[in-house]
Amino acid sequence: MNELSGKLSAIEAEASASLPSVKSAEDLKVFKAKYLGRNGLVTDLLKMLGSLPAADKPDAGKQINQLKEKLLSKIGETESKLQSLSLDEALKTGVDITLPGRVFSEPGRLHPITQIMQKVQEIFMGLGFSVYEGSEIETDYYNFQALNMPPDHPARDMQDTFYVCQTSDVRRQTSEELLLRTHTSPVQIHVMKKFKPPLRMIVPGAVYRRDADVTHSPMFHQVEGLMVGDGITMGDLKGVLTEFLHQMFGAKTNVRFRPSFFPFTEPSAEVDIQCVICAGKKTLADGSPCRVCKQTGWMEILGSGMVNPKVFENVGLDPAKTKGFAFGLGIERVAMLKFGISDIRLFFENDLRFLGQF
Ligand code: 2U9
Repeated sequence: MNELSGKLSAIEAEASASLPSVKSAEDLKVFKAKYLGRNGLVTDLLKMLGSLPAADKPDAGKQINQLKEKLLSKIGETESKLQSLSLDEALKTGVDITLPGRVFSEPGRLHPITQIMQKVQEIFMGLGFSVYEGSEIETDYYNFQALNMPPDHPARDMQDTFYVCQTSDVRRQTSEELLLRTHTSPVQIHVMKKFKPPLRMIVPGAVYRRDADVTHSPMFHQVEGLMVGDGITMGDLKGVLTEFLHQMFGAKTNVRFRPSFFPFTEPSAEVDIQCVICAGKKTLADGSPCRVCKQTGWMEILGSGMVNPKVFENVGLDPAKTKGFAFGLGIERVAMLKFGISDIRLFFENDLRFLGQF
């Protein structure tokens, strides 16, 4: 027994002496293996317990296990000390590892174009307008002819319109051009053929034109509107559109109406608001020229007009009695002016660094 006590004391003394040289997790692993591993010094002693006389076994076992417990607790202490040392070390490098980790699951959000479409719809719904949608593939008749754009109209040129194919109805022996709608107006034609006035509607949706540069995209979005009934006047057009622009851009926004021309409206007007970027001052706070309004102080936002009598005739309404006003706005254009964006393609690249800003 004395011999065992001697061995245990020697092991303990040696372990205590070598512990200060344990400087890393790897050192600690080696230390642990040396005493408590499968062939470790303490483990060897436990193994030889079996060969001791039965009377000595309980006491010997107790002593060896006491040493084992002591070593385990020292190993635990050293392990925490090493961990806090490595944390101190990491903090010294300037990297704050206590900062929260990156959030990988950013919540989704609505595309800026969708946000503006929804805002426009909300405002007109509040003014009593209903929302209609229709097909993006249309016939030449609904997209052009019904809207007073005769066969020689320049917008019908192959250069300006995407034609899909020619359908032929063998039974009725007719054939007609199919195309991607160049505006949402064909939807209003369908609605006017189906429902009797009075009508108040807006039509949001994608439209297609063969055009591509920094301010034109082959696919873009419009919201068009139409109000039809007895005695509708240009005064209604001005009132409704001014109210819309005040809700959209702020109640103090200055609005102006300029004469214009569209085949489907007569008379026609374009509607400008005072530039929201330079507040109509033409220059920015730092004195640099405002690029968004091209130093005019105004931004063109809407096209509008009184529905051309020809259009009412085409849908079977009496133009002597039925009056109405119509308008259209390009959503990408509104978004570009509102946010001061100079390249329309940014809306369609789906770069999250861009989309995350709205
Ligand atoms: C019917 C009768 C008339 C819709 C109108 C405009 C003026 C207009 C442009 C805005 C920017 C097209 O996207 S854009 O390039 N639109 O200026 N649109 S009046 O007139 C209609 C529509 C349907 C039956």
